[in-house]
Amino acid sequence: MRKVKTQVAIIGAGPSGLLLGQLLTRCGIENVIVERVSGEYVLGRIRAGILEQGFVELAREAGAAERLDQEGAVHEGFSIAQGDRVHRIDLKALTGGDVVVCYGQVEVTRDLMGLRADAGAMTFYQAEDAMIYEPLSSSPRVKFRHEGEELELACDFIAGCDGFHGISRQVIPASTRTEHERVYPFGWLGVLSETPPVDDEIMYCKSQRGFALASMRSSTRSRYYLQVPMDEKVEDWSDTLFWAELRRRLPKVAVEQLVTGPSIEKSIAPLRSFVCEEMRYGNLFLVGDAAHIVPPTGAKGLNLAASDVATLYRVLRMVYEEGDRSGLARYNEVALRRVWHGERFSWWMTNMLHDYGDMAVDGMAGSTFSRFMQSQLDYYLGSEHGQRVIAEQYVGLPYEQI
Ligand code: RFL
Ligand code: PHB
Repeated sequence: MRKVKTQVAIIGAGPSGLLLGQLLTRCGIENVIVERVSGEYVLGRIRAGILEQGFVELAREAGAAERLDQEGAVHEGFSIAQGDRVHRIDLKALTGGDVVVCYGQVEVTRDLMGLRADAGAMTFYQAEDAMIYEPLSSSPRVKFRHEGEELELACDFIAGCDGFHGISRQVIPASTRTEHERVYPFGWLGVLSETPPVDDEIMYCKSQRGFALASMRSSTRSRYYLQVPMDEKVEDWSDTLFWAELRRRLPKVAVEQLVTGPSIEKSIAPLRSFVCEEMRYGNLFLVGDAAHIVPPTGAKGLNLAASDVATLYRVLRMVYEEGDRSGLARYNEVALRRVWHGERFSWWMTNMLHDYGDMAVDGMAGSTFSRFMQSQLDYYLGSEHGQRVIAEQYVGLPYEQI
């Protein structure tokens, strides 16, 4: 068995693992990433598109924002449509200057992978059967197989950045973790197409036929989503069907601008709210989707992953640069506080914008729940104060200092 020693072992080369790795490498903290699939496979997952200011600033601190700053599109607002009525949420005016940036997760990941390769930091892609040993001890280990060879990675700390289906969370004994979960009775069918978007800004659309989202990756590439029942099969959705249904859900002003074309990617994502408490187990720290999932309606998943990364990065710098270990015990509390805000906002936006049909929700008929949510949406969109509540959460609450 080959033995490798490092300071921080990172499981997962998604945006959480790569961003943490880059920040640590920049300040001389050694780290090794162990990833189950290939780099190309990671880059094939389309996912997020909207970055909060906190994310952008962290990427700058990591020296990873060169292309993001050049090519990312600043969005000063977004829209919420109710049928054909479109309400613009003026993020910049309502928050006193805050905005979001539209730059795809794939591009963030590609930039971070490039920097990691340039820095010569060690990454094991296609690592099989990764297992964590002795997370409570001062010398935890990760064992895995790579190209037929058995490896043992000895380290001081393990960052579990391995997403919702990873192994890290499972290492925490069930008796010391509480899992909070809500599974929604619908998913999002997403399509990426090489067509100009219907608008310069993102449009969340509540319609009688269910929710739709009109988003983009650039001025020539659109990303659309449709709310679909949770058991829907992607094979049953031809491009023609998708565009026809989208047309029925977008407001008239958007339909007039809609350009259709072949889909480059089409997939269905389930919607779930999930939080694992605790996010720390000895010297194992859960980061990003490994610890929490939000429904994508608030554009918060990747942004919450970044705030976890920011917190863990500061904790580890305190350890290695100042010999101060007091932050280790605070990671869980600080990270979870912001996570719960993101969870609440995503759950709220999802409930207000989706259609539950006649499915019972929270002990009431779907139609009753829908009326409550309709009234809630009317109330928040109907006043500047209400819009500000949406805006300040959409741009992202500030990171807490540790
Ligand atoms: P990831 O991206 O899932 O990466 C985890 C990595 O760990 C690897 N892995 C393992 N490696 C080694 N050994 C094992 N046993 C392993 N098991 C797993 C995996 O292969 C993978 O490479 O988690 P991470 O890094 O925490 O990043 C989280 C984000 O990907 C996620 O939160 C966002 O994509 C969520 N999200 C959005 N977030 C936003 O902030 N803004 C958005 O606009 C937004 N839109 C979205 C979204 C997610 C979506 N889907 C598909 C769920 C839109 C959609 C449709
Ligand atoms: C996306 O562009 O993929 C996107 C944008 C906003 C969301 C979710 C997804 O809330």
